[in-house]
Amino acid sequence: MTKKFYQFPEGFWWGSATSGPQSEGAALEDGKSATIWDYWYEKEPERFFDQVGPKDTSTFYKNYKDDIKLLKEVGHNSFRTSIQWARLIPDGTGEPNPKAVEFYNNMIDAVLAEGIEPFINLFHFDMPMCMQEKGGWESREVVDAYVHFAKTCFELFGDRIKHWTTFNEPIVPVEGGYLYDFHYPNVRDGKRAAQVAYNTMLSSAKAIAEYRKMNLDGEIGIILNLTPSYPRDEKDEEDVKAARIRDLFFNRSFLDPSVKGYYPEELIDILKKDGVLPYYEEEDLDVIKNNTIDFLGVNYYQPVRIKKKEKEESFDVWMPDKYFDNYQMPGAKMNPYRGWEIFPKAIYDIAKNVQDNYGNIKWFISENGMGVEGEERFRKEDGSIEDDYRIEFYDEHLANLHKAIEEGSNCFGYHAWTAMDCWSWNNAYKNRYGFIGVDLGDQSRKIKKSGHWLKQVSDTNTVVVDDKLMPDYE
Ligand code: BGP
Repeated sequence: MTKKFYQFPEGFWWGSATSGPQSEGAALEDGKSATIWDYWYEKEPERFFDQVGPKDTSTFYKNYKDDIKLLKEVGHNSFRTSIQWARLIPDGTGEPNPKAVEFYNNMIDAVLAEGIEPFINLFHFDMPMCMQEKGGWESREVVDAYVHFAKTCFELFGDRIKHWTTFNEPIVPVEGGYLYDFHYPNVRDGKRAAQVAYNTMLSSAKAIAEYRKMNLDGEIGIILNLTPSYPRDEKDEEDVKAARIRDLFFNRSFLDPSVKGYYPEELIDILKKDGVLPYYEEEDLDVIKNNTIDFLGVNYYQPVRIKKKEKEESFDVWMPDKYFDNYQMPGAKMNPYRGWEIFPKAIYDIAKNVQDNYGNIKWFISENGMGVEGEERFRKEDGSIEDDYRIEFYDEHLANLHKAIEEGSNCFGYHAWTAMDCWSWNNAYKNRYGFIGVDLGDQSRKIKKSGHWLKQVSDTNTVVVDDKLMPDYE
């Protein structure tokens, strides 16, 4: 079997991402207030796999010192997590909680002490419940409160954090909370969704404005889940149009204002024509224009395949779905546990899109990974899990990323999802993603085969790929 060696650029960031709500646990300890997740779980535990809620997620709050040592052992030179708003400022606004300041200070210092670069994100789906009660992202009061939270983080930790991001996948709370019912507050209303998306975008730009005022030595970006929309038939104009509109709503609604400082005209035209343009103030547009990102994080898991609307559907409220249908491509390679298509070439396509249409801004893969149910099947005698399927998944995606880098894409790193098995929202602990297995009984950790693979990759800055996994579109 031939193997190919893909060498990555010097100084490439290798590591993984997690988030506060999915890994810290201690959900209501030391003064942390409830997020929408804590609240929703209390109300409807049956919406969560095996009825496992967010209370004890992977216990990073207690075990961070040992966990960070494990990150080092599996080759991390960088690591992302998030600061939970509800932990740092339990009332949503006002003074920070000293216990939380102590935790985040200690955690950041422990990461740095291992020679690992911390990337800190400020919002990962974790709206404090007290802020949701004020209207969540529909409310401009909450926008101001978020900006205050962001500023507090910059003041407290900005001396050590050089890579900030304002949001992780800001479109997901829009989809989950206001369109398709997989996040609280479980609303289905496209007009309200558009307002939520707009206010989130404004919050990001306002937080960036605060960061710039402080003249700190670091950079700030945003993390977007760019799921390319592929038309069913590239020769069918209506399929192509449907895919383009889907891309406008779910990718470009954050990508364009974040990188270019303005919204795509076609998106504005559609929202205006349909009478669902969000409320905005004239000066907002200057804030968005003048506060674009320094770098882009891209989470990529799966492509989206789209076809034209096949039959009239009647919606009682405005929904973006009036413009397209989802399409399951026959023969697609699937991750059956998550129901997501595996399509590594999309990483190359994303990279080329950023290179050709977004000024080749510097960017990195901020999440990519494969969740698998029942990994116990692959446990060996020495107790470790032999997750060759995960290594193959990473190899294949990295080979495609490498091809784009060779062609000039400005990509500076690759973070997998995730280091330690963590809590996955409604899916709780159903699918495991980690380089390190977590036993939910006694919370013990055990490095999987993929953890050793990452160490090798990061030490050599090289990915060795079997020929059968190489990109076949050279
Ligand atoms: C991304 C989120 C992560 C993580 C991941 C895996 O969308 O940023 O928080 O959860 O997806 O997906 P899931 O947990 O839904 O399986």
